[in-house]
Amino acid sequence: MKEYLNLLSYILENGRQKEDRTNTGIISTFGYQMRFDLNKGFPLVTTKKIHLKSVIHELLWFINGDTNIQYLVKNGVRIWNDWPYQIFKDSSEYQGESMKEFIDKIISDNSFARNYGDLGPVYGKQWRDFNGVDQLYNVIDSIKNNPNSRRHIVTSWNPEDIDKMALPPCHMIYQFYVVDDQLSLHLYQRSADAFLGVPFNIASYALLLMMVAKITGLKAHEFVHTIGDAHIYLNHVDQVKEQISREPFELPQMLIHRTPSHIEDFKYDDFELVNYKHHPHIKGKVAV
Ligand code: THF
Repeated sequence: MKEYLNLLSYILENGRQKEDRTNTGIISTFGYQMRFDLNKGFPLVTTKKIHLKSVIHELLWFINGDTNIQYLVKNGVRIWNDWPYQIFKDSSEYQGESMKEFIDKIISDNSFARNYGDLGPVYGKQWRDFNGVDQLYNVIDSIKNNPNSRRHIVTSWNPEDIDKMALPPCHMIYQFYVVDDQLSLHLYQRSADAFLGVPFNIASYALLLMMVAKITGLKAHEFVHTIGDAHIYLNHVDQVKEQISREPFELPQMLIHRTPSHIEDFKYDDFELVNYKHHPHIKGKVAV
């Protein structure tokens, strides 16, 4: 994963300090591209431990068209909690509940979860029902039936819906590409939190590519990752420098044990990561 460390170094060396929406402050650059050949292993960052379980459940959640954090928290995934909690804190129902109390209530109380666990029409909604269009179904169909098409596109950037989302999509559009029996995926991400988010984003789209390759009977080839605003939050700079000082390990392999006929039928247990050698986890706070 030299590619990832190169991104971090590039931002530190070339970035400009900027204010941002979250008032944390960032070092930011504009326009960056990485390429990952999946034949060389599964691109999971090795210079700190990545919680892959969160990545897999989040991806299954997108694929199932779900936008409510109840599924995630029931499966021990915390990465989306801060946004609904913030909305709840700003509401009239808030009576000083802690994050833990909030999440316990999301798990146990379905009507509370409906009111306060939903992020609005974010990724899952747009992938499966963009103004009535099931983009994911259509793109799999077009990869199978018209592989040479240059229109294998899924977009989450639905301008009409942006105001209803807890957070407008960061990874906003992706395209598939077929040559011979090889399938590639190119993601455009408008904004990328290089320390916390990018390792998740790379793993997530690499896995999506592998899943769609399975479903369409093709071989997963390259994941191409293009970023608009690539930034490091100021409160992540020490962690990033620590990470750059570490030597990456060989990449692990991702095994997918079953090929269902529909993409939404993949289950958590179908995936097995093997030979993941990694350095210790490094904590960082997420900017909300
Ligand atoms: N907002 C910000 N500021 N950064 C992001 O990376 C980000 N996302 C999603 C939406 N908004 C974002 C949410 N994804 C973590 C990882 C991914 C996230 C949000 C948070 C995180 O805190 N990771 C920790 C803990 C892992 C865990 O608990 O499983 C880590 O150490 O990796 C990026 O698209």
